Amino acid sequence: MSGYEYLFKYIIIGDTGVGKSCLLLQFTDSRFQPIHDLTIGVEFGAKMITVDKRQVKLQIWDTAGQEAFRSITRAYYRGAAGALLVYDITRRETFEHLAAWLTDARQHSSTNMTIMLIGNKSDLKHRRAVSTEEGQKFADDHGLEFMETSSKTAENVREAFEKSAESIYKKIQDGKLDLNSESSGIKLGSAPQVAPPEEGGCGC
Ligand SMILES: Nc1nc2c(ncn2[C@@H]2O[C@H](COP(=O)(O)OP(=O)(O)OP(=O)(O)O)[C@@H](O)[C@H]2O)c(=O)[nH]1
Ligand SMILES: [Mg+2]
Repeated sequence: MSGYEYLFKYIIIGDTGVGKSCLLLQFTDSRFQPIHDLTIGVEFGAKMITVDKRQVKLQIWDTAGQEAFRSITRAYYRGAAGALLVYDITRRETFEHLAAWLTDARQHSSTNMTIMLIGNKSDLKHRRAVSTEEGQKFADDHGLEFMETSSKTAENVREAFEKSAESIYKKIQDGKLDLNSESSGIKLGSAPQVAPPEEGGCGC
């Protein structure tokens, strides 16, 4: 039985080619896809994590970064509790587009969406075009959390999802999210399922 106590809906956004789909694949399947498999519209992934000893299911929408799909992406903001806003540390223009992404996200999401800024491809240090300090400063200036990740080596990938889930969980504890509203991006699941001991088994 894979019961969960909470379900958090996530959206992954950012320019084409920054590694959104790879980030999701590394998180859900622990695999890396070296070829750019352009996302058309929206793809979907899910994974169970533990937050404060509770089972939390993350339901993740991986959107297409290409401009042509922007209106489809906008339809997925509402109803997301968390967003990963991704840029590529080796392509400066993907960093320069962050402000526009953020405007879009804030305009189309519910008010209290938790946004984490992700500087992806941290394994490509020799090709770095955006410093860690610049990423951190953008995050600080806009009230975002920040992490650099690599979908290739898996560095910080699980941590990025977990850290933002912890922030969402804290907002729930602090009464800052309206769980009754569909647009909060959060669902309450069934209580944790404790399996009965097997007949005759000692459980050892
Ligand atoms: N070295 C390195 N390459 C990466 C990393 N993440 C993604 N890539 C590569 O970058 C390319 C694009 O990755 P995708 O995940 O398909 O990019 P995307 O953001 O989903 O792009 P769209 O679906 O078009 O929006 C692929 O060739 C990946 O192999 C990373 O952390 N390190
Ligand atoms: Mg993609």
